[in-house]
Amino acid sequence: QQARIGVTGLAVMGRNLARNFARHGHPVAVHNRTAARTKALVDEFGHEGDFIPAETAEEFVAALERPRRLVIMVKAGAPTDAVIEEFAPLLEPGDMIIDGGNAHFLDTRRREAALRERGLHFVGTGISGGEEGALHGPSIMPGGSAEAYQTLGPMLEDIAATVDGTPCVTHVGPDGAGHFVKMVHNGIEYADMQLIAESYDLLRHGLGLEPAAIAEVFRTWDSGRLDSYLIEITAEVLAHSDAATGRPFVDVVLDQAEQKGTGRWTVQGALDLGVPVSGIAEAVFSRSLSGHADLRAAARGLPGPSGERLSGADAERFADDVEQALYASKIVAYAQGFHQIQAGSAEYGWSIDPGQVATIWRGGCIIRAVFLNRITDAYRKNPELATLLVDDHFAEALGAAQDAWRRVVATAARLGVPTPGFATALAYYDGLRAERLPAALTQAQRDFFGAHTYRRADRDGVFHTLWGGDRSETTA
Ligand code: NBP
Repeated sequence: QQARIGVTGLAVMGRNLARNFARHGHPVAVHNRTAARTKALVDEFGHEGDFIPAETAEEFVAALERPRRLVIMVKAGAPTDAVIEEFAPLLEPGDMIIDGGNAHFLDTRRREAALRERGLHFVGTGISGGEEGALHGPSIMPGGSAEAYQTLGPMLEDIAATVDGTPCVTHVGPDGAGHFVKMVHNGIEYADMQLIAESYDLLRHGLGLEPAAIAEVFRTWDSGRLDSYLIEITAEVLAHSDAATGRPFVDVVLDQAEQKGTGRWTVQGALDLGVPVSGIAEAVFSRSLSGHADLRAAARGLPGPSGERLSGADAERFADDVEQALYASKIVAYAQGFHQIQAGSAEYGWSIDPGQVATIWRGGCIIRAVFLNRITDAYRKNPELATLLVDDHFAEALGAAQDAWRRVVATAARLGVPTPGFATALAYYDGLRAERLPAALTQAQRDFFGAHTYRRADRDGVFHTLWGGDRSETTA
């Protein structure tokens, strides 16, 4: 018997992905550098479907039906290149290598071009949902050629999460488009998590609520428009007590958030594209600030406001205000992420359909949320939407939230609770809305010290003022 697909790299992700294929009736060849992992998988889960274990690369390739579909689930970076180099010489034109790791999209572009030269399809594929998602249905973001997707797509649709009968997978676009979209997904995930963390912090310090009480607030939110996986797990974490001390679990975890790098990649990529993803950037910077223990220790004694709490009417409406600020800031973070997707799509010629991206993020992945239906609707109504902020639904929600949003940011500043995510989202909103920006002054300064020229609002052309001379205006 031949395998319909093969998975090499059987750590948590690869193992569960292989099981997912097998559970859906696809005979799957399995291989790992260290053969013990292959054996362990078959010993433990062999009853779940048809697994064809292979010890060597040659055996693995021989086990696959043609055109061969070979999924790589190894550590991103050099290990992925090593594995590609190991297998590519054994493959034939028309075969497919699917990289399901968290590769940088520029690496994927490079690999795709090199393998295309050799007649092979390389399908860089973003997979979100972690270990559980890989087993029960992830959100899958494949790039690569449309031709490869034709034969691969139906198998991916089988193993992906589904929402309202629609599988959470689509051919995102050519070469690195899938990994690019997965990267932005992770960036948005960072922003979403940061906004939730700020909401918690505000409720804790503004109202003096204990984590268990805040868990209840999040549970309420989870049954409304904020209904999402991240809000749901937030409530669970906040309600959890540490077994050893009996204290709220969140109070015993060291307050330093780590990162593996996809959020940073998103921001680096956005800087290159000139796209202001300030919400994602603040989320990345907040994690990095949290990790600077030395700086934090040095600064701990700096003066702040006297530890007052909210009272009276301010306190009464505060939880609702925070919900509104969270929703509004979330709209901004997603609008920024989708802007980056559209800018990347234009830069690399990918023709990504943003509505489809929102659709496949509705299930399986970490940012899955009811909210994404709204984004799908927005792009269905208007595929040319300049920014999500101006979609009817979102514009109305932002308008309704703005008073509360401003109160929350102002209150946070007054109480000395850091809310970079909320604050930057509001600044972005006000920045885009503004009739005139002080960028005019910035550009005038640039002309003053560097003769960088300026354009005028009242007529065409490029100008320079002779700042060091008689200050007359010249045409550049
Ligand atoms: P890891 O990222 O921990 O990688 C371990 C696997 O890579 C093992 O199978 C290991 O083989 C193999 N490997 C390494 Br390391 N170097 C190799 C080499 N030079 N040649 C061949 N194989 C090599 O596994 P993971 O956490 O399952 O993640 C797999 C991929 O999926 C990664 O790219 C990750 O970023 C991505 N991803 C992970 C998650 C998640 O939630 N964990 C979610 C989404 C995507 P060995 O057994 O012989 O050491």
